[in-house]
Amino acid sequence: MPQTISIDPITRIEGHLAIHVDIEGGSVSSARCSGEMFRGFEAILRGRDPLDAQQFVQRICGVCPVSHGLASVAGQEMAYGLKPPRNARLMRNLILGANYLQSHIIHFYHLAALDFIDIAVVAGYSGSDAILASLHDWAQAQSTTAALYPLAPFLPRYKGRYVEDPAINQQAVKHYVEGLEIRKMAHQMAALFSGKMPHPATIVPGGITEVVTPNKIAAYHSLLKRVHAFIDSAYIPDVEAVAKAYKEYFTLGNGPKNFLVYGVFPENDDASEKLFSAGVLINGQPQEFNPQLITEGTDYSFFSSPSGLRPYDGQTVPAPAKQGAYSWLKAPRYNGQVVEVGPAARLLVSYASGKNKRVKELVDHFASRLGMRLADLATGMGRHLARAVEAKIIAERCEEWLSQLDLKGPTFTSYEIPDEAQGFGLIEAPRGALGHWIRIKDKRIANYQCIVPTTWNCSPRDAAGTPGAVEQALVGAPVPDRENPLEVARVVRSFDPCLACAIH
Ligand code: NFE
Repeated sequence: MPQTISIDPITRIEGHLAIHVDIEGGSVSSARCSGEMFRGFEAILRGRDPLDAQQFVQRICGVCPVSHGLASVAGQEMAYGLKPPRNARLMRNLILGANYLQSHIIHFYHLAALDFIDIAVVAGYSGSDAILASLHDWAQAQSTTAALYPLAPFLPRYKGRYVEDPAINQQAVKHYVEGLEIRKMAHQMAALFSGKMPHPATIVPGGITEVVTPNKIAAYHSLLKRVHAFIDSAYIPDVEAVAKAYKEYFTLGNGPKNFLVYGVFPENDDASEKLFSAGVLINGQPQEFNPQLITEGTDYSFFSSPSGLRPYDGQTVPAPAKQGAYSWLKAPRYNGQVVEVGPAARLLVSYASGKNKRVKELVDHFASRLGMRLADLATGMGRHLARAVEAKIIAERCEEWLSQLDLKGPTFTSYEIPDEAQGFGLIEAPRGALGHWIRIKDKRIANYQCIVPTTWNCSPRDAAGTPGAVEQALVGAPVPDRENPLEVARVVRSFDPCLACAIH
C-alpha cells in the first residue's frame, strides 16, 4: 500500500494549494493538486457593463493583473471590431514587459530560491557587505529575543541538501534583498505608462488612456537599465549557480511533454508577428494552434457545470459537496490533451518555430554551458532557467519598443459597444497561456469565462482520469524522508503556481 503525504498548504507560492502524493519505494507514484478556494469572478461579471470587465478581472491577481486586463480588452476588441493604435500596442508591451520582469524576479528570489540557497549562512557572516552584515545583526538580535524560531520566517524549513558554497549562498541572499528594490523599479516602469501598479485603470478596449511624453520615456529607460543590469549580473548568474549545483533537477519534474502557447508581445500592428509565437507541441511535434480545440472538464472539480464545455459556453456553478471532486480548479484540455504552459513552453515553441533568433542563441548558449538538452527546459530546474532567459530577452525588447513610441501618435481609438457580440482574448501571462471569452447581449455581459495558466498546470484529473501537468511532473520525484518532502516542493514551485488566478 502506498503511503500518502500532504503538503497543505504549500507555502511560497501565490494562493492556496494542497499537494497530496502517494509514495511507493521512496518516490512519488501518484499526485493530486487541490485548489482550495472558490472566488467566482465569472459569476460576478454576468449582467454587468462590458467595460467593467477589464477592471474586475485585474482583481483576480495582484501579480499578473496586466495580463488579465489585456486578455479582457483583447476579447472586447475582437467583439467590437477594434484595432488599437501603434502607440497602444507598444505601451501595452512595455507595461506587460515590466510586469513579467517583476514577476520572474519575485518568483526566483522570493519564492523558489530558498528551496536551494542556504539562508542560514547569514548567521555566520563576518564580512563587510552592508546588506549581509545587517542581516547578520538581525539574525543575532533575533536569537537573543523571544522569536519562535531563529531566522523566522526563513526557518524552519524542510531538511535536505542546500547549496554548500558560502560564496554562492551569500551572493544569492544579498540579491534576495536587492531584488525587492528591483521589483519596485519594474512596477514603477509599468506605472509610467499605465498610471499605477497593480490594477491600472488605463488598460481599456481601444488602447491605453495614458499619454507618451519624453519624461516618461526617459524615466522608463533609466529604470530599465538598472533592472536589466540586475538580470545580467545577478539573476542569470544565480540561476546558473543553482543549476550547476542541482544538475539532477534537469531530469526531475518533467510533465506531460505537450506544450501550449497563445503568443505574446505583438511586434507589428496586425499582431501577425509576436516576440514569443503561438504554437502547440504534442509529444515534441509542432502543431498549428486552433483555439476551437480548448475545453474545460469538471469531472473532479467542485462544479456541477457540465464537463467538456467550450469556453464561450462555459458555466461556473459551484458544488462544494460534490462526490469525487478534489479541486476548485477545472481541468482545461487542448484537443483532449494535458499541456504544460509557461516560460519553458514559450521558449520551446519559439525555438521550434525558428522565428526568434535570440531564443535560439540564448537557449543554445545555456544548454552548452550547463550540459542540458533543449527538452530539459521543462523540468524542475529548466523552468527557472527559462524564466531567467525570458527576462533577459524581454528587457532587451523593452528598450526597442521604447524607441518606437511616437510622441505625437494617438494611444486610443474610440468605439461603440454593440448590442450583441462575442470575442476572445488570448495572451501569455508570466505563468503561461491566458484566455478570456466574452459574450455580450443587450450591451451587457451574457457570459464570461477565463482559462488561466495555473488552471492548465495545476489541473485535476479529466474525464479519462488523466492527471494534470503538475500531477504528472511529480511522479517519480524522490521522497527519501516523508517528514521533509523537499523534492516535491521544488518540483511544484518550478511551475510558479498562482492559485488566486487558477481558481478565479
Ligand atoms: Ni496570479 Fe497569473 C500569471 C495569470 S497565473 S499570477 O502569470 O493569468 O495562473
